Amino acid sequence: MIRDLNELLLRAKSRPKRKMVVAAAEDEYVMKALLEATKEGIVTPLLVGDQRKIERIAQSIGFNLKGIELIDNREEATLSARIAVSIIKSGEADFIMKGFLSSGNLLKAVLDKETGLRTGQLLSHVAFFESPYWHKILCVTDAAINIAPGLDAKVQIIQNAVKACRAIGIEKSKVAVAAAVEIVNPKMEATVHALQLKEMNERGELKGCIVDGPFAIDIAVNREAARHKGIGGVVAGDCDVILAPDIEAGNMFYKALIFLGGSSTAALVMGAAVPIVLTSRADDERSKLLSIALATLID
Ligand code: COD
Repeated sequence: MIRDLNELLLRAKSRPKRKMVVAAAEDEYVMKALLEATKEGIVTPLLVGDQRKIERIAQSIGFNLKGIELIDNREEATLSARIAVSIIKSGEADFIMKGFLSSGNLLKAVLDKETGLRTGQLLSHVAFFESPYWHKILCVTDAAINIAPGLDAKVQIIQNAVKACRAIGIEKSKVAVAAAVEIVNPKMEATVHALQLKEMNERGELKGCIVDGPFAIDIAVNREAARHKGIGGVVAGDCDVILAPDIEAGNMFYKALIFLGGSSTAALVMGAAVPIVLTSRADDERSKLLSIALATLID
């Protein structure tokens, strides 16, 4: 069981180096994470973006670009995203990292029907947290992509999280479907979905995990609260994954864990042909480095 996100880095270092293409690499924070990742020996970067800006940033942070492949693009950053996607398509790199462009613009290049990296699976965001108040790594999904997922989308969001969990050694993830209450209320869609997902899992339609819910968040992450409310099962109070009802709940939980809960995170987008490192402004340099390490562990 992983308790510490540094374990991701240790595991990444024990594997062969992966090649990572950075779309619109002219971003100081991304370049700093990249410098650390290359020092740690976990990736060989391929940079796409405005060469002059990239070189200026590299110089200011002491990053020697000698020997690092760079494709110059001084047009819009969306073109850098398309170039990065085409590099993945041609098999020249193993995964993508977002640089100085919006997540939406990178995702649009990834989702392009002809030139993108679709697999038929839904793309979803998977974030792992190390919290001072939790005994193991906690996965939260989906805090950043799917706005108001329906039942089918939630099935795929769980599948993506289960795949990411397996890549870091969690064989059978315990998935808590979060809601505001533990009782199914037809007026609260999250609770209805939770019951449906639990039943699908019991019928063997959702594999590699144990799904339970609906759970208010205290039930999901606190055994004492679960016991007090008379909720049993192996998931309550010991979950590996929290499925958020929608992007608002997921995103607030994600940022609250970081800014109020003292947590660190490593996150990526699953469901495309390759993992996508899509860190946000809220993530510090360590999170960006750990997200790169996490991406190297996904096969
Ligand atoms: N997975 C796979 N395919 C998808 C997905 C997905 N998650 N989302 C859309 N598609 C496909 C659709 O099936 C369709 O074929 C095509 O992409 C376009 O669909 P739209 O028009 O619904 O999607 P877009 O292009 O307008 O937007 C897709 C985004 C992922 C950009 C959108 O869902 C979005 O803006 N999400 C929120 C991103 C965000 O603001 N995050 C904030 C926190 S960082």
